[in-house]
Amino acid sequence: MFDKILIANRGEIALRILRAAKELGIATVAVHSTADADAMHVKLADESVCIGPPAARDSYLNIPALLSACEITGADAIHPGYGFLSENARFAEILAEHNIGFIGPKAEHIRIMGDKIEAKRTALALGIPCVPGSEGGIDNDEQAIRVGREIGFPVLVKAAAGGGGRGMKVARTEADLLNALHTAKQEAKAAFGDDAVYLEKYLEKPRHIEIQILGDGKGNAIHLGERDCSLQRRHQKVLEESPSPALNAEQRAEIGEICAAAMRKLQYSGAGTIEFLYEDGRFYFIEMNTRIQVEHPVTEMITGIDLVNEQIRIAAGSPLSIAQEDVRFEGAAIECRVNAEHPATFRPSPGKIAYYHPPGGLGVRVDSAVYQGYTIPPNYDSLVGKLIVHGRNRTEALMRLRRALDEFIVDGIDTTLPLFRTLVRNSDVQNGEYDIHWLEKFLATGGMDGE
Ligand code: MV4
Repeated sequence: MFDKILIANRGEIALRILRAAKELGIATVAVHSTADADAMHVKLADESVCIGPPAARDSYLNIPALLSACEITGADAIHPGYGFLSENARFAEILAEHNIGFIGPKAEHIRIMGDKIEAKRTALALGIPCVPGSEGGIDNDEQAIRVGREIGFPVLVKAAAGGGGRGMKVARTEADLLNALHTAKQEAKAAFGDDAVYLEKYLEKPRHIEIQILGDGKGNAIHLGERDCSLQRRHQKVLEESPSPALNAEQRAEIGEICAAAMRKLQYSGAGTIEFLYEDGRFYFIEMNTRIQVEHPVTEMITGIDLVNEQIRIAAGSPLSIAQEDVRFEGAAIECRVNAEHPATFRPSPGKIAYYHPPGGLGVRVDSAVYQGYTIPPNYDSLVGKLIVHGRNRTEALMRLRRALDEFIVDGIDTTLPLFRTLVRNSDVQNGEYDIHWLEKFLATGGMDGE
């Protein structure tokens, strides 16, 4: 096992990793930018190192500074959290070259899944169902037209280097296709320096359902069910839940086993998420994330499995703590991502938290790194914290969520708490009747007017 872990992240996920390390008896090193000197992860770690100025590229993305921090403190592994360097295959390789453990998957698997064309090719070969589309990239106009006719319109042009919704163009008819193709290629070149694109059948009203998996890197892998992340705005997830209101136990076991079997074949190591679009009872692979995700607590609440603890132990060479037949899905969990943003306009609202009172009680978890008197800096994402509730069923979880949201006080800045108080009283949300477009339509039709 590792003796000392360096946490190459900030905010709530840095605390989350600290907690897992502490429970394993592992010492912790926090790193921080000059903007984060007062951050909670710095206060709670055994040691801390300032690694640079506020801009992420000069601090949390600064590989030489992170290597120096390991050298100075004697840390023997790095946990990257999410974002920042978490899906940088080169970073994983550099750590290996310096004999520092990377708490994440093999560099090879990070690299494959980072290229969406390669990811899809791999998924297909592993028996994971994919959206009908081009086999590989689109090289010319004639090929685009041919594939478009084959799969039928509407189609979606996606960037190989994209992901998270960046660099996508819908073509509703054949007449739109070449325009969409050329625009998508231009945008992809500008955004990622790579104009490779591929084509998929455009699904009109899917849900976003993702499967959590864990692999030991030696051919054992399990799935921990799904999270329904359909409620999102501008490709930012807003509310996530498990189980999905759209699935039954049989569907869960089927898609889960497909994913686990694929990860066994791949000899995948660590935590991962396989993202699907789900429409008319069928799953279609879109991407795989090779990191711990923001919404992982939803899975932890219904399985009782500590995903970050598993990540650390797997990276140290230990087997998975649990076999598939011992995984139990109990009750329902819902997570709200509370951001420092205006609840209707989503204008960022960094600044000082004048008063802070998080909710508590049975089935309530708050993963946050803020405190009363803390000033949220303007340099990073606007997550104030995650409110996660668990109940014996979805009705109980919703009831508990309403109560917890009413208890939650964050004064001095705008937060999205009022949005959640509205959502949790909405009948579509209560009935689980939503797709990936529901929230944007709700907002566009005045759902939050008056806030
Ligand atoms: C799609 C799609 C419809 N059809 N692919 C957006 C993010 C990226 N991960 C994939 N995305 C989509 N891919 C096909 N073939 C619709 C989306 C999409 C979406 C997906 C998940 C969650 C929210 C979304 C919002 C808009 C579009």
